Order: sequence, then C-alpha cells, then structure tokens
Amino acid sequence: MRIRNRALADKVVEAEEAAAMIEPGANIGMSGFTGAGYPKEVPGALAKRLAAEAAAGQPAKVSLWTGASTAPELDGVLAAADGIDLRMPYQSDPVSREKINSGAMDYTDIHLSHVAQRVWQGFFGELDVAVVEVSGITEDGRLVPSSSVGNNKTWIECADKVILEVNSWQSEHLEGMHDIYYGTALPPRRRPIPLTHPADRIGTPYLECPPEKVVAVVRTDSPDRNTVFTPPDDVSRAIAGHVLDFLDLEVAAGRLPRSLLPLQSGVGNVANAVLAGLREGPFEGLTAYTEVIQDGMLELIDSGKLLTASATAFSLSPAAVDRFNRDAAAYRDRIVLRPQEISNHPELVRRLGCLAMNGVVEADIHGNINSTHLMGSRMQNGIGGSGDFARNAYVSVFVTPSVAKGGAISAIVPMVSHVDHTEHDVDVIVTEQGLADLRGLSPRRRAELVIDKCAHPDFRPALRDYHERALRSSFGGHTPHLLAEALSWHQRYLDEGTMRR
Ligand code: 0RQ
Repeated sequence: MRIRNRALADKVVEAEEAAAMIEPGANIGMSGFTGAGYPKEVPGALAKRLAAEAAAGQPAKVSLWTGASTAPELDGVLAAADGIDLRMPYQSDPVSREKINSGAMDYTDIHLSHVAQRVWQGFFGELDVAVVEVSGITEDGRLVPSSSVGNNKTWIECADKVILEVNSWQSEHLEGMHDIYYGTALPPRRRPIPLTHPADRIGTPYLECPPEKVVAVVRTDSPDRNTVFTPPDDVSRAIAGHVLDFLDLEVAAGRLPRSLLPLQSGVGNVANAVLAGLREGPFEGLTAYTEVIQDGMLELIDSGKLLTASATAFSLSPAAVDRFNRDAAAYRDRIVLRPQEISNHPELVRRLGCLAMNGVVEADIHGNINSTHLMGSRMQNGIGGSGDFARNAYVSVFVTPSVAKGGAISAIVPMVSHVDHTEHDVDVIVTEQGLADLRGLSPRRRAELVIDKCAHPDFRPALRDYHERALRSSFGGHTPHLLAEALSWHQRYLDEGTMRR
C-alpha cells in the first residue's frame, strides 16, 4: 500500500481537480531531475486548463521551477500550451528550447546548487504551489521520495500548498535509499556540512511535510521518461580511452590513489563510454559523488568496481530501469540520493576531491568552455551542475567530439561564443583526437597544446594560423587574440553553414 496515512489518503483526487487548485500566474515548484521523479498527471491537466483559458481569451501563464530537466509530460505540454512565463533551472525539452529561443518564454540558467538559496532569498518571488512526485507516504505522513530528490525539500518547505503525486510504478524499495539533510541555512547561520565520504548518511530517508499543507494527492502508475543510450561509437570510445590513460598516468604520478577519487560524470553517451571503460579498467574500490546515476554507473556497481554512488537522481535507459526495479533492494546499500544543494555543494565537491567530467558545446584554444549556447545566442540546455563541479573539483575534465554537424563546426575555436567555465576552472580538455592537460600552463602554451592535441586535423592549420598571427599582432601578448577575427568562425557558420574556409 503506497498511501499508508489515513488523513492524506482522504485527500486523493483526480489530476484535473488538483490542477484546478493552481491559480493562473502561480509560481510552481515541481519535482523532476533528468527525466526522473517528475509529476506525470497534474502538469498535463494544468496545461489543458491553461490552453482552454487562452482559447477563451484569458491567457494565463505560470512560472515553473524544477530540479533539472523533466519530460514531455511536464515541460513539453506546458510549453506547447504557451503556459510558462519563467522557467528555471536546467531543461532539455525541444518544445521549451524552441520557445526560449524564439523569445516566447523567459529562462534563467543558474548553477543547480544555487537554486534553493536563490529561492530562499526571494529572487523568484513567493512559491505558491509545490507539485512533487513521491513513491509512498508512511503511516505518520512522512514522504518516501521518488527516483529523484532535486529541490523537493525546498519546494515543500517554501510552498503555501503542496500537491503530491504518489507513483506506484516506482519501486517500493526506494524507501531507505534517500538521505534528506535538513541542516542547511543562510549565512551567518551556516554550519559545516558533516559529510566526509560519498556513502555518509547525514539526514533522514524521508521528506517531511506538514499534513495541513497538502491540498491534494493524485495517484499515478506511469514510468519515468528514461533515456535511451546508443552503444558507444568510435568517437566516444576514443575519448574514453584518452581519459582512462590520463587516470593511469595520474595514479602512476602519485597524484591519485588506485581507487581514484569520487567520480562526477555528466550525462550523455561520452560519459557513459568512460564509465564503460572503467568497468574494463584496472581501478577497484571506486566511489561516485555526482548528480545523476546513469546506466554506466549501475553497471559499474554490478561489476563490483563501484562501491558507492551518491547522486540526486537516476537517468536510466528502459532496460536499466527494469534491472534496477527488479533489484532495487540490493542497490539500496550502494546508492544514496540527496537534495541537489547537497549532491552539488561546492564545500563537499572540494572536500571530497571529485574528479569531474562534463560535456561541452565548444572550447577555445585558451581553455574557456561554452556548455550552453549554440553560436553564442541559442540556448541548448543550461549549465546544470557542471559549474558546481568544475570550479571545485580536484581535476576538472571536459570532453567533446572535435567536430559537430557532420564536420561543419569545429568544437575547438579561437574564442568561445559564450563562457560558462573560464580558463581558471578547466584542467583538462579531451576530444577523440587527444587530451590536453592544461594545468600549470600559460595561455599561450595552452593554445599550442589544445590545437595540437584536441583540434580536428581539418581545422588544425587554420587554428595554428590564427594563433601565430595573434602572437605577432595581438594588443596584449598574454592571451593573444585578433579581436576582429576571434568570432569570425561562428559568423562564417551562420552565413555559409560551415566554419570551413
Ligand atoms: O544539435 O541535435 O540539432 O544536431 O548541439 O549536441 O552532441 O547531442 O551534445 O548530448 O553531448 O551534450 C554541452 C549540450 C552536450 C551537454 C551538452 C549541436 C549538436 C546538437 C547537442 P542537433 P550533442 P551532448 C550533469 C552536468 C551542460 C550541463 C552539464 C550539456 C546539439 O553536455 O547540456 O554538463 N552540458 N551538466 O549538433 C554548434 C557546436 C556544437 C553544436 C554540438 N560547437 N556549435 N552546435 N552542437 N556542438 C547533468 C546535469 O547538470 C543535469
């Protein structure tokens, strides 16, 4: 039985009735992180209502805050109904992306660890409603979190009203897997967070919510979005190979222990390929302190190489979800899901010495990284947690294929068209061509290395030519640039459909 509390069982209603309790113009905090643990029923009912009101000549919108990206049944339907005023933080929905880039929807892209603090400080206004998926409710009314935690603790604390979706598709064995820390506060009352190992449990397995705040409970049995991973291709495998060689060298140099340090891995096929490589590799007794547990991490746990994974959400393929749901009880000792202000906390990332590995849109020859904007202006997904980890990691690695769009775009450019991670936060850049370890190098030396090791051979001569001319005639010689030319590669792509000359 999923709803074991009598008073909350009495509040069960249909999704339409729950959606009717949300006022037009409301600020809504919804659960959901990388397609896991988002409400499946209320957003659709709300989208229908907003669309009907717009059709009747009374257009109304809501502001939507989540943990991170959700799914078509949440972001997709609300964006398609033109029902979102402001969206934050990370999103990856194609309809939302279109609306953000057409200017129809406002979007604020902030570090995932900062979201709760910004909301506590009031920058986004009052939180009117929280809509949170849980996997169960205990006899005494505590909430068993679902396949993601994200900002749910903050949404429940700050919202005037709470709507719960109880999802019986989620494994019952999620109970006990979460660690909800209630010790965070704003300065000057902030205390050290007492976590010194990824497996540490410093809070409680349940979300707490005053029962009188709960205005509706909706039942669902719908699956998470789930992400289909394509098997690693040659490019991902080559990138993974370079990363593994690098880790070997770091161990040999005595800078990393044989069990490495807690891994943080971004989402996507390249990250999955690296995790697959670690399964075959020589390292044992691994740990992860990351945001998202994807297929590769589950397989590393199955292989016995990964002892503990701490995250805020799952992002699994349908096949991996089946495996997880069958054996969830067995994974409970190996996996801890935490609120995202803890999974991504700079204090903890720095203390644990995470090895961070994230994807990029483009990198420049001096080591600046653009993770978010195509051609400097078109939002792709958002910075997500990459900045929380990159700046504070023990080693911050960025990975990318050296070209995009069938070779028309070089991922290594003279100057990035938008900066998410500055040269100061970037230790290592890896493409299928090779790996550039930038630590200890001046910008001029970094440029030589990035061009030689990471750029695609088709773009290498033009990058060298740019760098050499910049060395001769740049205004300053420290970070040599030809300002009139620095973004000309992007302009050429916009004008001619290719960066090639
Ligand atoms: O466009 O689909 O139209 O072809 O950009 O590119 O190759 O599918 O990208 O899935 O590896 O993600 C940085 C976006 C990379 C991701 C990013 C075009 C390309 C395609 C997408 P099409 P790919 P990937 C943990 C950590 C920030 C958040 C983060 C990301 C589209 O890694 O969101 O790290 N990172 N979080 O064709 C123009 C270029 C391009 C380009 C690719 N140089 N110029 N277009 N594209 N390179 C997770 C969380 O925080 C939740």
